Amino acid sequence: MKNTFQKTAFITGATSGIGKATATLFAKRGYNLIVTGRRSERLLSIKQKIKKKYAVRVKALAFDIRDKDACKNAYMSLDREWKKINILINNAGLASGFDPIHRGQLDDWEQMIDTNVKGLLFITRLVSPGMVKRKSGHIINVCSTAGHEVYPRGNVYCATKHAVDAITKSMRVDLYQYGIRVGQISPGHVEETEFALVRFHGDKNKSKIYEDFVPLNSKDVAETIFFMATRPKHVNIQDILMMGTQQAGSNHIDRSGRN
Ligand code: NDP
Ligand code: 8X3
Repeated sequence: MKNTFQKTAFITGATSGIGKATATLFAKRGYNLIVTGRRSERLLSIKQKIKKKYAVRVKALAFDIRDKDACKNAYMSLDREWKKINILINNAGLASGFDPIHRGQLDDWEQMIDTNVKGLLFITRLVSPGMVKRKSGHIINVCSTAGHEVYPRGNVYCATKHAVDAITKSMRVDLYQYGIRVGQISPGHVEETEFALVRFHGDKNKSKIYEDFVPLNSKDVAETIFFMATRPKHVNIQDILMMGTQQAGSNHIDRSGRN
């Protein structure tokens, strides 16, 4: 393996969707990767595929991001070189359930809050001190259009993404003095992900929400994250709000067909 440690990207939630597409693109462009997710077999298979195709180093850490001890153990398992993380992409997250507030399931709410908000915070708390010490680093949080507006039945998912928006801004005001860039990406609907399947608890029929319009796909988002990550040092993109052409907002989608 001739690749030496140059740049390392830590990407949470890389077993599918946006995280997997982002990991693949960063590897293609020569970044070493730390990839995470709960599904260890899938994570290992992604690691093997990436290593076979691209001359980069890949570390796979399988753990549940809701568990703060598991986050800590995973991070502490990295040696000194691996801990020099240049880019942290806080991507792991989900929507669970699609109920109006008066019928919401408390388990769904807890899962979203624990993953999208607390998980993101746990990982940031572990990785950011090294960035502060080195006075360099870049953190990109995966927010959503749901972090900017709400829609019927979106309630708690939208609240978690509004929290991500606030956390991104707060992280930036705490970290910019150390030369650390903090930004977020806020996509609308994205296919080639398991997002809808997870939201509808594995119900394949209900998860067919992209059949009558063309949303973004996971590679569109990965390329935009890569663009954010590769601007010159003096440029920090704070947020990119992006949607498919047939989507004008959370509540405005042209569902007249896949044009
Ligand atoms: P996917 O379901 O395809 O990917 C979600 C990823 O998050 C998986 O790798 C999953 O891994 C990981 N994850 C979920 N829960 C946990 C957990 N408890 N511990 C560790 N990892 C976890 O969906 P997307 O790619 O669409 O989602 C990625 C991000 O993009 C999310 O933050 C989502 O909110 C956001 N987003 C998605 C949009 C969309 O329309 N798809 C639009 C805007 C934002 P595993 O299951 O193996 O643990
Ligand atoms: C995912 C997009 O519109 O389902 O964040 O909230 S949406």
